[in-house]
Amino acid sequence: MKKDICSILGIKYPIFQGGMAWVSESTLVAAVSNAGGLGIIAGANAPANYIREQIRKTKELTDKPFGLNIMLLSENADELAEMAIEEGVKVITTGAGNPGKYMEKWKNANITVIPVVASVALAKRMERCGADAVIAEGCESGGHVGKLTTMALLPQVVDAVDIPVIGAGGIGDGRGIAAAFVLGASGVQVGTRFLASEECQIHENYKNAVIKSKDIDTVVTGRCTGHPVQVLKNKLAKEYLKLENGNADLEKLEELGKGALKKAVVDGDVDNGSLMAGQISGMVKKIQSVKDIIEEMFNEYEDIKRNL
Ligand code: TUI
Repeated sequence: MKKDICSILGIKYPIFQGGMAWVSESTLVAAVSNAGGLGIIAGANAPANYIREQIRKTKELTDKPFGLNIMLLSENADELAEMAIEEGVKVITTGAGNPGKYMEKWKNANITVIPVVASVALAKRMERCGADAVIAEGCESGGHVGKLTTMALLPQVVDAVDIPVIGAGGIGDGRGIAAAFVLGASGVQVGTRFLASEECQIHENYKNAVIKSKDIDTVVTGRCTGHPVQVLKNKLAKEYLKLENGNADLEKLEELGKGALKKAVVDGDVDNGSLMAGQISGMVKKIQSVKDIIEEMFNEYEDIKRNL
């Protein structure tokens, strides 16, 4: 039997809110934690002082557990890794890489470490170096994606490790939770559905783009750069794909992508901004409070369990 993720973390519902770059700040994070899930601040590419401020604000808004996501492609990942210890962060998730070099320090600081993995090999390595759980994230997710789908990745990771596995990618309602549990997950991580929450601070144009989107409206850009990113199809994504298919040089692509997420999140520029969102975007139809989203998802899950 794998350990229960709720008792490891001291949370009510086994649901994590994905650490979404520019999106997962203190208001959203505290709302998720106060509703019984695990809110997670996104370190992303932000300066360490801004993240420090977010950690302190979150502590003012909730006395419940919350986490920090460290995106390992970020230039200041080393600095954030230290700062998390200084600020007494209790839970760290990582993304887009192998956090092996930080593990000993984090474990010595009594931090619960839960890396995102996109392969069985990395999941096993993380278990060996002391991870408390892993998040197996399939390529249905928004933002930076690996190669395998959740359906294929999750059960293979579950079979390969003895620590709890959180399923992520393509989970947007109670059916997704049920499916993840059937595949052996001990919990789920959700990003896109929380974009359409009242507490999510992104520009309303971004929220409306998610709500308006249909099943086939996401695309993966940047495959040729080695950093593929799933986004809603818009003018920027189409230009990007055109350049990619025409063998554009990487510098030109980087230039086009620079600051694009901020343009979407802060300025609400839905044409030239990067609208990171997962494949369940088409399933999200309305803006709700975080509490309603979480309770609705788990009520749906309980109904499914009863009727199976
Ligand atoms: O990290 C994410 N999603 C993200 S990070 C992000 S910010 C960004 N901005 C511009 C370009 C790129 C990123 C937006 N979305 N998800 C977690 C995740 N990690 N998904 C997949 C992986 C992953 C992939 C390969 C983790 C490890 C890995 O292998 C590393 C290795 O060394 O084996």
